[in-house]
Amino acid sequence: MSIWNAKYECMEREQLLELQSHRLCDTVQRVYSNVPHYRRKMKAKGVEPGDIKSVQDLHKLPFTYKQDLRDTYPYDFFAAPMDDVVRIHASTGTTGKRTVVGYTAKDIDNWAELIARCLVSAGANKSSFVHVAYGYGLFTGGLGVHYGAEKIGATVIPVSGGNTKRQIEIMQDFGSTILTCTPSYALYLAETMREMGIDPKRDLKLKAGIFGAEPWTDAMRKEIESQMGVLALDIYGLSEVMGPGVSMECEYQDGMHIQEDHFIVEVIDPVTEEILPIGSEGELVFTCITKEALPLIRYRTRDIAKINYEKCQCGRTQARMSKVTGRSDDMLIIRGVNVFPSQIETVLLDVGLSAPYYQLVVGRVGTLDNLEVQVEMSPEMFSDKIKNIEASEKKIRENIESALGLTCKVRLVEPKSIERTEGKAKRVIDKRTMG
Ligand code: DLL
Repeated sequence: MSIWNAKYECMEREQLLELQSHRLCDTVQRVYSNVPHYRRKMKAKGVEPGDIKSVQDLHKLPFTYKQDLRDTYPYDFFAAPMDDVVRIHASTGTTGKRTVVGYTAKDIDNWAELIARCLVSAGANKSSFVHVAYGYGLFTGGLGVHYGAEKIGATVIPVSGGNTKRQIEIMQDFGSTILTCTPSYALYLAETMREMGIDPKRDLKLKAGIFGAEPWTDAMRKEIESQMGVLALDIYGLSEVMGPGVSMECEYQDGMHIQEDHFIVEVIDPVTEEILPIGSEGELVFTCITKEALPLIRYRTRDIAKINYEKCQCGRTQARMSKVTGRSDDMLIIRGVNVFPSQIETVLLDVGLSAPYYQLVVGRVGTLDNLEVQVEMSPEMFSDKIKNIEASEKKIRENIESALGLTCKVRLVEPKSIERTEGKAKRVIDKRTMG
């Protein structure tokens, strides 16, 4: 596969550190001068822009939390005058008040550049038809991918999310070659294709899929690849830092290359905020070093992953992040036991459910929490359910109990009874926090 911008993607690390240091100093000066919140926080820590001379000094700077963006809602965190802001996006606000992010024309241009790199690493070029089934609107997925696809001169098909049958007709009629959507929606598309009698390998021209915006496992990747006949690659990003394209896998599927000429990554212990040694799993923290409108310093993502600094076979020198195993604020505490939805997913895959649709329902009776894991039966399981249902439930329950040390109830439900989403899958229903 080609590389869109080898100058930066394959830069020697020494040179990269120099570039990062230079850009970091400029950014710190920018936020100190333009964002009262940062000036206050830096003064409180006794740091001045002049104290930051290189990446080595990053640890002296304060962290930024999602709450800081909420407290300055909507625009008080911006480091550029509103007249220079050409676009805003916002997070969905499912975990509190929505947060607003802004971009100058240069920010949009840089974002398109980074998405162009991602698309090219999935094999896209001028002849590609990039089918964008990420939502357009305040969500960064749709428009983010769109501009990058135009930048490489590909043909963009801006379908946005939803209307699944129509998506498939469009893929067929317009000749989509690169599919971009959430991995859970990709599986739903594959399921609907089967129902419509469409064999993607025979009837469609899809070659690769760029899937992200939610956690997914390697087993789910295999499932998508075999059902759709595409190379399925993971893309990561978050609105506060930019949107999709903060990092992206190459064809070797061995970690997502972080666009380190634009973002500095650190890994910390989410509780003590200590910086962890290289290779440890912990919470990712990003510092934006080229953004004009919203350059966040040491932003606490809550996403748990680890970083690998070895050079990749593809030739890129950028550090690679592992798949995100969960969010520190997605972690459920059930009767004192920490549970990530991804741990349950791993158990389900281990017991042979290849593309599990599942939901965790957490409730409380009196003072005692309880967990019910609802798992959709595969059509094969459903057809001989009489003899298997109880045995399967028992097996899944025992595996969850031994993996997590937590008793739970497992309920197998009929195929297609768990809601399909066109965006991010909803894995947890926590009735304890629902009033
Ligand atoms: O989800 C941006 C995006 C759009 C990324 C399209 C990739 C593709 P937010 O809505 O702000 O932005 O949500 C960001 O989603 O902190 C992670 O918890 C999660 N996330 C994003 N990409 C991945 C991924 C977009 N590849 C939050 N794997 C992040 C796991 C992901 N989690």
